[in-house]
Amino acid sequence: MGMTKKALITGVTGQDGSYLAEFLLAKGYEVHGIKRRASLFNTGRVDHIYEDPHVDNSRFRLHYGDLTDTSNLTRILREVEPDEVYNLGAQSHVAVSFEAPEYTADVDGIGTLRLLEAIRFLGLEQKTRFYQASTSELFGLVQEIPQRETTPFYPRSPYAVAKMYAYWITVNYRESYNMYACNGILFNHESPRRGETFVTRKITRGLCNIAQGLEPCLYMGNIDSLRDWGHAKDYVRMQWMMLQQEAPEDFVIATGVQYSVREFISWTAAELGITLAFSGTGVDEIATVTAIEGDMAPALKVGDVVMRIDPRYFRPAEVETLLGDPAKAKQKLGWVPEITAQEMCAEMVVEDLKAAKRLKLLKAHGLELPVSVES
Ligand code: NDP
Ligand code: GDR
Repeated sequence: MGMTKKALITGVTGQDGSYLAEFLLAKGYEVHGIKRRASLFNTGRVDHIYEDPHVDNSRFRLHYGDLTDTSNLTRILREVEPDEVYNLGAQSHVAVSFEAPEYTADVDGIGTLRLLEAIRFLGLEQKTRFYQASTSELFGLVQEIPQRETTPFYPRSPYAVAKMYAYWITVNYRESYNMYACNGILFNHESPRRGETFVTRKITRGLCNIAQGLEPCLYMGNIDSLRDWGHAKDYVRMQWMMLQQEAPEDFVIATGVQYSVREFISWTAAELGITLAFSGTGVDEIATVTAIEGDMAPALKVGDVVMRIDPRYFRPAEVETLLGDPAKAKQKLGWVPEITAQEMCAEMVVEDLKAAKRLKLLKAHGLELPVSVES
């Protein structure tokens, strides 16, 4: 067991953290994760891999902590002495960062510095390899199409500005202290575990609920927006690969294909056997059901309007288009995404439809559970 590698994941309860923990456990790692204290259970995404710490040889441990708490981070790092740190913890919602800019800067920007500095303070800088969850949001108002490692940054939200600090402080610690520290500049990646308020999951969950009669209509923001969507499972594999190289380097991780939010709505509908027609423009655009096949949408009929625009979801500054060039990752690491955006959408619909049917069944038996529609 002396050779067992140890990893510490911040944000282990999030989408990527849960897939990465599974991936590293399967590779034989001892995995430590930082979870936040919350008034409700918040470990739903990792409960299936949780191991009773009272059992010998348990390889998955959770520690209470927060990226805003230096002493806490230092204590956990001292206790674990990890070979690899994956800094995935963040206030990761771009729209929310306009509402909570200072908190976002503290967690996403300074939180990264706290971790790097704690590693250095403990003398772990030559042992511990560091992965920073950087983002395509750094490109913001894009300066080049497609975006690659050398494309200049132009962040367009408090989230992206905070992540830009985190990007550069990671580079700076690599250059100043010879640390193995690197940035994965990841484009949007989704899965059935995606948070319910990000656009893809909002659409799959919303349309499944509408198809089952649990919600009346989907209210969306800018559906012209273009994104390069991949699957989180493919992207966590690359996070690990980046820490296994001889020398640390930064990589863009993307599929190289982009689609609009409107297209994602149509794919989701198609997975449910529904054909939609979009009409109107701007805030008056709507999506109407024009045909239904099969029995996945019993609550709908031709002519129903299932999507409207709500300007509340427009952002003060928008990132209109993102398209990544993953050539470096392919060439240097042999990484290619295995799951297409359409396949991912289909997987998300299967899971959200199951959840909607469960809710409907409970309702039919008199158990009135609220369907949260806040997004
Ligand atoms: P999620 O929002 O699903 O997960 C974020 C995680 O960070 C959660 O575990 C959350 O805890 C935790 N967290 C939030 N605030 C704090 C804090 N103050 N201290 C410690 N932990 C905190 O994000 P994803 O899994 O999708 O993304 C992982 C990382 O990758 C993030 O840093 C994100 O910004 C970045 N990224 C994501 C991309 C994507 O498309 N998914 C693309 C590019 C970058 P809790 O569960 O308690 O809320
Ligand atoms: P993004 O993801 O901002 O790219 O950040 P999100 O899914 O929130 O938005 C993608 C695009 O869809 C448009 N949009 C809507 N978005 C949401 N959330 N809700 C809506 O109703 C809606 N309508 C239209 C948005 O305006 C946007 O253009 C994600 C996060 O995971 C970040 O943490 C990560 O860094 C980047 O991806 C890469």
